[in-house]
Amino acid sequence: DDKILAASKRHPIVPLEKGQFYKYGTAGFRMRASLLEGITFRVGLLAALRSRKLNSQAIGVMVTASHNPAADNGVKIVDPMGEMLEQDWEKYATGLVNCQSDEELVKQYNELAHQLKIDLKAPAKVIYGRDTRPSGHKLVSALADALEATDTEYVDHKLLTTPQLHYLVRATNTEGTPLSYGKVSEAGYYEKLAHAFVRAMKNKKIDGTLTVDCANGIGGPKLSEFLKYIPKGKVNLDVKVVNDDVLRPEVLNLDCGADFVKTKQRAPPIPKPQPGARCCSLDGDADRLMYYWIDPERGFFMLDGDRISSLAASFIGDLVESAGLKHDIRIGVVQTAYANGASTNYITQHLKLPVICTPTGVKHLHHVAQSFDIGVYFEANGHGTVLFSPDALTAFKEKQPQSPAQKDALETLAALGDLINQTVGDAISDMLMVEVILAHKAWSLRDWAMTYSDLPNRLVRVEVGNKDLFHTTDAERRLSHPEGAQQEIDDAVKKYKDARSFARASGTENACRVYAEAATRSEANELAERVARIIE
Ligand code: NG1
Ligand code: ZN
Repeated sequence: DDKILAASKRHPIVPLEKGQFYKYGTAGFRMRASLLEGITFRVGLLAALRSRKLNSQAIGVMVTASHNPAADNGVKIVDPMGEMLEQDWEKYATGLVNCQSDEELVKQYNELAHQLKIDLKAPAKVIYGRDTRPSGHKLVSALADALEATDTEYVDHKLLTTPQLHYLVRATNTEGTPLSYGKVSEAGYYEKLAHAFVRAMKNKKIDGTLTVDCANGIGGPKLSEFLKYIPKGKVNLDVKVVNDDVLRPEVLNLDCGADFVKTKQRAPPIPKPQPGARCCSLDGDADRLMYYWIDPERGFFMLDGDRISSLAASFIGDLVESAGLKHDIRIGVVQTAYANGASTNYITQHLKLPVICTPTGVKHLHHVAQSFDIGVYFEANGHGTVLFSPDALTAFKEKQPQSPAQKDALETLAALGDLINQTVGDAISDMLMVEVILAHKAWSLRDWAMTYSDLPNRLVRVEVGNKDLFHTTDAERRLSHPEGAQQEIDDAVKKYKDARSFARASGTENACRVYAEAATRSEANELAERVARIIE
C-alpha cells in the first residue's frame, strides 16, 4: 500500500470543477493530455487488477487519442483476447480515477480487490503501446510506475497502431496454444498479414497505385514497415504513402486522415488530389479507413464504413456459397443507426443477409457480430472488421473440396481469416482486405460505388444545456426522454420522402448529434435542421 501511495503522489489527478467527473467512455479516457497523467497511473492500477482477476493473463493498455488534435491524448484497456475492456469494469475505472485523494485511491483499490475476490499476490502482466503524440512518453511512464508499485510484470511495446496492440495482447495470451494468434512481436504482425495477403490475392492483379493518407500518425511508419514484408513478385501492390510526417506533432490529423475525409466529405488538400487516383485515409491510430477518389466528371466520391461493410459481406457471401458452405455458415452484418439506409437495403434485399443495428461504439457491434459464424461490422466512420467463429475457420481448413472452384473459395476464406484482424477494426488489415476484394472482382472504385446509391444525409452537432437529459431506446434510433421530443421528431420526418432522423447524446463529446437522411440533399439538410431545433 505504501508503494502505491507514494507512486500515486507522483502522478496527481487534476481536480475538475464541482459536479464534474472523469468517465471511462466509448474510447476509454480521452481529453487534453495535460489532464491525463494521474488518470493513466490509475488505469495502470486497474489493468493490474484485471490481469490478476483473469488468471494472470496479459492485459493491454493503449495510449492514444485516435483522430483527436495533437494536444489531446487518451488511455484505454484491452482485454486478454484483444477485445475492449468488459463493460462491467468501465465503472471501476471511472471509480478509481475519480478518487479525491491518494489515500482514498488506495482504499478503493483494496476494496475493489476484496469485492472482486482478487488475490493481490498473484502474478500479473500488462503490455502497452502508444501512438506518436509527444505526451505519450510521460503517460506511459506514469503507467509503468503503477505497474512497478503493484509488482506487475510489463512489456513496453513502444510505438504501435491501436490494432497492433490488440494483436499483441491476443498473441501474448495464446502463445504456444492451439489458438495461437501469431508471433508476439510487431514483426509477427507484419509477417502474418503479408503471408495472408499473398494467399488471399491468388495471383490476381491489382490495378494502379493506391495512395494512402496516414493522417501524419503512427499508421505512416507502420504501413511503410509492413510493405517491406510483402514478397517481391508475388503481388503487385503499389502503395504511395502520403501524410506520414510524424516528426512535427502539430500536423497529426490536421486537414487529413479518415475523420477529416468523413466529416468534411472531401479529399485532404495535401497532397493535391489527382483525378481518378485510388485513395484511402487512415486515422491517427490506424483503426479507421475511408476510400475515395476524385471523379473527373462528378468530383469527390467517398466509400465509407458502410461501403466497406457491404463490399466485404458481398464478397464473403459469394465465397461461402462457392465453397459449398451456404447451409452451414450464418453470415450477418452489424451496423449502427448512422449507417446509410441505402446500405442497409442493399445488404438485406440484394445480398439477402440479416442486418442488426446496435448502439454507437464498436464494442456493441463486436459483441453482436460474435453471434454469427461470420459477422461483418463497421461503423459508418470506417471503424470495423469481420469476425470468423472458430467453427467457420475450422470448416475452411477441413472441408473436403468437391471441385477446384470449391477448393479455391475455401483457400481464399482461410486466408481472409488470417488477413482480417479478429480483435478490433484495423485500417491496414481492412485496406488489404479491400484491395483483395477489388482485385478478385476486377473492380475500380467507381465499379464499387455503383453497387448502390447512398441516400443524401446530414449529421449535425447540437450544443445542448445538458446532454444527459437525452435518453434513447431501439439502438439509439428513438428518444425516450425528454418527454414528447420523439413525437415531434416523428412529425418532422413524416413531412419528407424516404426520410429518417434521430437524435442522441454523444458518448465522446459534450453535445448531441442529429442525423437525417431523405430523398434529396436539400430535404436531408432541412430535416436535420428541424430536428436540431426540436432538441436545442
Ligand atoms: P459519439 O461521440 O458517441 O457519437 C463517436 C462516433 C462513433 C465512435 C466514437 C468513438 C459518430 C457519429 N460517432 O461517437 O462512431 O467511433 O466516436 O470514436 O461518428
Ligand atoms: Zn482511431
